[in-house]
Amino acid sequence: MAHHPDVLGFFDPATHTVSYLVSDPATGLAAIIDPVLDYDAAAARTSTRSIDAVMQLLRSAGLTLAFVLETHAHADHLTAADHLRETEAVSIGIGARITQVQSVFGPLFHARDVTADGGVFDRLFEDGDAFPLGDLTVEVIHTPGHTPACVSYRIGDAVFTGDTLFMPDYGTARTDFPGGDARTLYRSIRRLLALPDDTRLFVGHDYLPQGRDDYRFETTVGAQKADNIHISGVSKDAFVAMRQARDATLGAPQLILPSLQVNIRAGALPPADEAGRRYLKLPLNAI
Ligand SMILES: N[C@@H](CCC(=O)N[C@@H](CS)C(=O)NCC(=O)O)C(=O)O
Ligand SMILES: [Fe+2]
Repeated sequence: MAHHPDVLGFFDPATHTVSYLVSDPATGLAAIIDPVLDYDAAAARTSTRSIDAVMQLLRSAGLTLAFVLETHAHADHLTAADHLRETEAVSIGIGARITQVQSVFGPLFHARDVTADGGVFDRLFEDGDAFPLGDLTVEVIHTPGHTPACVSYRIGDAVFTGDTLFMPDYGTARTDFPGGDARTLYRSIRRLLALPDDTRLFVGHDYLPQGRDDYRFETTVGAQKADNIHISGVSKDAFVAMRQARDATLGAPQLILPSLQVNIRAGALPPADEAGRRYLKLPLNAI
């Protein structure tokens, strides 16, 4: 079944993020999509508890980690990508438009070490790029809208949407981050929904909608087309009006400032000062 990867989702209750371990049953080669680095904001302390659990499972299943794949520069949690590169010597891939995100947030954080060329990542993906994961093929679909650099990864019959789609009863992601755009998100979603109905979709977050008390993160193209509360039977203009009205009510994600300054560095912490200490910055009245 070279077209049916094994997929395990790991839900982080602190940020409502889902990380995925996806593997080729034939060769045992694996990728981790959107790994989380735990962050205690009060103590400014990072921890690898969540990613350690993913790695433990990977090892006990006898899998070999080949890639870390980011769907975008997350604004709500820190990525464990750099930690995995340091400990497992794997390469990190992200959408090529990450340069646009770096060019906005590098200056905001006055991050002199951040060059807006994506060079801190190992692979910069363009729409349509494809590469092997064992006997499987990973196809990159540029799905901008939530951010300009968002990509979805299609691996066999599974697509990892990041924040391009959420569960049908929650709808879609916000489009008010720099370079985000509701019209563009609608177009990206329509592209994903043109895939076969039985395509498995794995979403990047689950925020419990009213009336549901169990976290879910797997759905299908058919289910999204039939039931997504923001998309099903909704015209582009109606979607844009709904999305913009809703975005205007949303506050900044709790971890947006710690997250972005780390995530534009592929998860590396800012450089240490002469005393060997690392600091995050909190630009005042800036976002
Ligand atoms: N309350 C969450 C919100 C995080 C957030 O804004 N998430 C983005 C994705 S990165 C989103 O699209 N949220 C949709 C929504 O809040 O309706 C936090 O503070 O972390
Ligand atoms: Fe996001």
